[in-house]
Amino acid sequence: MARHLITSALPYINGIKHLGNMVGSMLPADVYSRYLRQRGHEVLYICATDEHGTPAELAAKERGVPVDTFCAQAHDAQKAVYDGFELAFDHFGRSSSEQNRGITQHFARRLNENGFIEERAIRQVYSPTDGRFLPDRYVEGTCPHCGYDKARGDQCENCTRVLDPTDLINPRSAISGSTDLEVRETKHLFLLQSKLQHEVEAWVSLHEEEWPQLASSIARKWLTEGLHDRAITRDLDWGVPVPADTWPELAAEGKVFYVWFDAPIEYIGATKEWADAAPAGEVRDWKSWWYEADDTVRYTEFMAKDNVPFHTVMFPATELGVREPWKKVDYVKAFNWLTYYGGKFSTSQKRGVFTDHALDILPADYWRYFLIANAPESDDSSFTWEHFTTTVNKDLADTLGNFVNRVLSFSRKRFGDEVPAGAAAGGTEAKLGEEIAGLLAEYETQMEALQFRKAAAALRALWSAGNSYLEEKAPWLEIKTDPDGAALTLRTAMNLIHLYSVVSEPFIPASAKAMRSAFALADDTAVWVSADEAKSLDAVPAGTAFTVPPVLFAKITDEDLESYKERFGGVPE
Ligand code: B3M
Ligand code: ZN
Repeated sequence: MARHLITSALPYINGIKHLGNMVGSMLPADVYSRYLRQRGHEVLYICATDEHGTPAELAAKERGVPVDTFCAQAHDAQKAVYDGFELAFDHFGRSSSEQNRGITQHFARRLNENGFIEERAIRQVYSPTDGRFLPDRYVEGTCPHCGYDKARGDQCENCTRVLDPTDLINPRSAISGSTDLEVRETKHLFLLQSKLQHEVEAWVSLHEEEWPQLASSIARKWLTEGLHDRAITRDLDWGVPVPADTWPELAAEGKVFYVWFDAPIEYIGATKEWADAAPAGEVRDWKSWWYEADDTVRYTEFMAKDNVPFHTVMFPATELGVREPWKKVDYVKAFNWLTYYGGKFSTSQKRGVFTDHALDILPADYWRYFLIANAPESDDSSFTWEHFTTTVNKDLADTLGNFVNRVLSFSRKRFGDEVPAGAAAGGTEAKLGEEIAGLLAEYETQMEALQFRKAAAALRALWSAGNSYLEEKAPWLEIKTDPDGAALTLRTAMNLIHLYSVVSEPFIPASAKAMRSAFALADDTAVWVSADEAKSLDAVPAGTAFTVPPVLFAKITDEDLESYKERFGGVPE
């Protein structure tokens, strides 16, 4: 079995994320990780909070707390939400960790030794009041294009134009508000990506046929435009410090590495955090997942499309430039956007569903299933309450939940608390078994191909096949003339319920557990379902005690629907 390393793009530390963030990275990574574990592979699923950069400093300042305190609290708040969504990371780390600091500084030293880092003087805004150089985002002023008076030095969020701080009218410090600003020369470290262009190009060409079109086209576009040398240091208080042993002057000025330089390295850093957090007696070999691992580890990354350039160009350039055998990604699963009624989710404009509020109103499985079944894979997909309601009510409540409840309730009522024996399986059951085995194979094929929408469709078809069998056999009529036949039908349907509980686990882990624990199966340790078992449908033998779990999925009513649209706003008239 292969060793699978899986990472999902690190959520920025500030703010609770919305559903779009999750469906474009952590959630599909979790579904895939769960599936691979159930197929018997060794899996390491790593993620972390992305804690450096101006958003963290500005957010901490707004709250009047030290930035490290802010990040620790924000990390725990996000982690609690992901626990609520049952995202089964092997480790959810922090890019501000000592482990990431050490590895980032090591990478920088190696890049420097190999001639891929250069000090360059640039002109930057300096604020004597604040006693520091101001990164572009720290300069505010009036946008010369649209007149917006809170435009930032890197971009105007009103007209989205990319700006240079010196473009702003009446510029002021975003920290102190001081308008007493100067432009001074300062030195920064540049990653000489231009010198690595050909190596990155050669590496991308090895993979782009296999990658989804979205990932390979973005990587190719950036390579065609040519890799530019990029400043990888900033004048911030919060970040991985430039090591004084290599750059004493810059270190003395308090320069730190640019957030996008250290953030991808945190994939390695968080793996080391995972090893350092090993329980007593357990040895976790973090380096075996990353160093000289090309032949033993398959590495899959999950991210939204705007993160593709950093993951297919800048990070591989960094890994190539250190001239050490660090594992580069094998497969980039990139996603488009989830929109809210076609518009962007927006924290500031309170548009859309945020992950903490989602769990306030409905259990994680409702969201997990809907989001993956409608994942923005080949194109953007739009979240609407109407579509969400229809999907939950039809696929989860009616097709799966209702099947489970009526099979178990009717059997208990007519045959008692044990799986009934009844007649031996006949032609109808043999046909059903063939159909289930075929659908299971399709589900496996789509999961192996990381085609989540198609995998969800195959899972749905498995659930539907059970309903069709039940309608065809109609045990509530059968029992009047052929009780043994009715018992066979119910026993077969119960075996389907157990099969569903195993194969649905990657999507809806809590509901899968509820279905599975309905049966008092002695050694129910199956991690997956073999084709033979799918055909024979006899894993749950007659005589097995069972209970009837509460209804798995409550339907969303019209009143619920209206209240959600009211509460979460932004629905176009
Ligand atoms: N923090 C997520 C974003 O761009 C960014 C990903 C880092 S992955 C190394 O929203
Ligand atoms: Zn503007």
